[in-house]
Amino acid sequence: MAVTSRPAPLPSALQHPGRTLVMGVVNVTPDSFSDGGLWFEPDAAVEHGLGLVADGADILDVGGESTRPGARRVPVEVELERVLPVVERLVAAGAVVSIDTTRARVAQAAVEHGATIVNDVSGGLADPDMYATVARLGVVYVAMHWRGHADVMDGLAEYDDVVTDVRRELAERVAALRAAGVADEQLVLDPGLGFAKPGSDNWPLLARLDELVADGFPVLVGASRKRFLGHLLAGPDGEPAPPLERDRATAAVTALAAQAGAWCVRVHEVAGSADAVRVAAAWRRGAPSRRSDFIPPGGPA
Ligand code: PMM
Repeated sequence: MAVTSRPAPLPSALQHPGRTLVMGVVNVTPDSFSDGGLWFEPDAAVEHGLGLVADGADILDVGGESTRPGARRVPVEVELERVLPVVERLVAAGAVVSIDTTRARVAQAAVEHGATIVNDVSGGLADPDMYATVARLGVVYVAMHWRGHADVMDGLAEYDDVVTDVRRELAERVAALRAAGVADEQLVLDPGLGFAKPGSDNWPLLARLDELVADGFPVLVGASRKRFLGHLLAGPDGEPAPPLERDRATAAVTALAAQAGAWCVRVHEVAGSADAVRVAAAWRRGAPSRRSDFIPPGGPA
């Protein structure tokens, strides 16, 4: 498996990592499904983000709007107020920051505050201005597979073959992005685990991740703490394991996704996945770490 050198407009240290990258989640929301409210104050969010960097996160993904199933939208001003101070301070502290938003206005403002990646769970479908904004900004753009906002997505999960359908719909996004002037080098694709996908639809997407990787774009996988892992880990009473008890399974997904060629994994608990991507890289090479795989004590330099 080759870890691609794309996307291009990333800091050079992240361009040839020799392993899958780890993106740590910084949700500045009161209501995200696994950590809503925990890092809602800017100080707490910044401290949390820097802790994730110390744990081995290569990128921090800052989001100000929950996408948990059933979530209601927040006004754009509220989203801006939540994310901009956190983005600015994390960038000032030396972190590579991604903005998790479906809004062009938030993407633009976050990039003006130093974010270098736009992570759009709607793949551009939620905001008609997103593609032109990303083309103009020239930043890395994560286009996730999406069929509708959180309040309706559970009703939009009809697939003939979920892998074929997701790949086709992502290819349509790529065509639209190209038409809007976004360069291929800017693009990362994401199968959108859990988004308009009930539990059983997520496993084929992971089992056949290599097919999405073979489409030629860097692939991001966001399995962290999601419902389908909770169901997998259900106890004898059938109750899904709660979100905070899904981190070991998340790290297992990370190892396997890395082996399948994922460019990046998006996770809440970073340390386990940071280990997992290094194991996968050493396994693949049949040799222990290169220097770039090594986290010095106390965190990355
Ligand atoms: N999942 C969530 C939010 N943002 N972004 C990408 N690219 N891929 C994902 O799978 C994804 C995402 C939902 O999880 P959260 O509420 O824990 O942030």
